[in-house]
Amino acid sequence: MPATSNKTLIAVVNGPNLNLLGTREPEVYGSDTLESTNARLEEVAAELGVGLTTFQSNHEGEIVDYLHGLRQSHHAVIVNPGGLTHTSVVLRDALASIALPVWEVHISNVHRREEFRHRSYISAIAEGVVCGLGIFGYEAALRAAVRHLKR
Ligand code: DHK
Repeated sequence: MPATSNKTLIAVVNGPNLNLLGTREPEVYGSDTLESTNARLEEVAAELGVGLTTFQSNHEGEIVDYLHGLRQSHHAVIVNPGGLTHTSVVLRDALASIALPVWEVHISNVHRREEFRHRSYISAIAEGVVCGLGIFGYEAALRAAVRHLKR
């Protein structure tokens, strides 16, 4: 494990527009806010005995900088890259560069939506991909990440 801390530490990273969860297209993304989603994840992390850090940005470069900073401190990344999923070689390279296991989450079932959402630049470097489970997808990814790290 690359991280220096004894406690398992997992980062949950949300990309552009996910700050608007709860009000943004609720028929697609549901009515839970990012704040309540992160609060639920904190509960699950406490139950599983791991630490959690959460981050959201609408700016690709800020996300890249944040990811670079995780290298020495964290053990895994759960990421919903929002629209960057379908466009960003930069984000894929950043995730590959930090050499931490990645779980990719999409709230909606991207495969049932527009064709441009069917391609992900991230999936090929992810340990796991969760989509279409609503915000429960983040919890599913967190549980999967912890199980993977404890193997
Ligand atoms: C979130 C977004 O912002 C979209 O750009 C993706 C993803 C889907 C989600 O389902 O969480 O296409």
